[in-house]
Amino acid sequence: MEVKNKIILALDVNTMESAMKIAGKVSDYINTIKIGYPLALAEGLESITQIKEEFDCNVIADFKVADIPETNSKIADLTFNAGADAVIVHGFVGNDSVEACLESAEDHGKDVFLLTEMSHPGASRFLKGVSEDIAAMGVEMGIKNYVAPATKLDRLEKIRNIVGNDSFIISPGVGAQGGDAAKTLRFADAVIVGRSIYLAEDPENVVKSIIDGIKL
Ligand code: O7M
Repeated sequence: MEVKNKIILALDVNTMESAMKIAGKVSDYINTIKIGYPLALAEGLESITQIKEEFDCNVIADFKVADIPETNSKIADLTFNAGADAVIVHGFVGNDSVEACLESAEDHGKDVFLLTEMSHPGASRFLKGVSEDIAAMGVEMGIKNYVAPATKLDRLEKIRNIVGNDSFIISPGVGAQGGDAAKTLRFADAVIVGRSIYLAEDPENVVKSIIDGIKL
């Protein structure tokens, strides 16, 4: 996926009106938007379709899909039919559940991002112990797109070493969660940024300063 300025906007707002307004303010600099449960549950899967139509951007659906294969297939099919270019899938559920999403992605000509480790402190208890194995499973399955945390650069580096330099890693946790974009991009291909942008008085200015910080 070609991510302009290496920044993905996490559009975790509750109304289409707010989503359109924020995306409109940064659309000169950002071509990839992540839509997750807040917007999709508030406004429906139609939110994916509308954002894609309005901004002609990449849409990554962050549904952290984590069910049995049969249910995963249905979730992925619905997501891709709504226009998403990619869906984010949990790895801890195992290869058959992930494979179901890969098959759906292949049928629709879309992508899967495999979530390895997470950015919040609580992830250390369960996910940290298995995240390297999840990444290794992704490699075995031929997956090329991954999610790994910007808040734990040592973990991000480990995941990068496992998935290799020809894989594409997107990394959440920059800004509000304390991660730094430039440092994260030493190991990741793009950063995911939400609150620092959508809660800002001047979202365009925040995006510009992230871009400047990356170039330093
Ligand atoms: O910049 P923020 O903290 O407001 O938003 C970060 C976004 O990334 C938000 O949409 C989270 O749901 C998501 N995210 C994490 O913050 N941590 C993770 O470990 C994983 C994700 C994510 O995108 O998962 C796919």
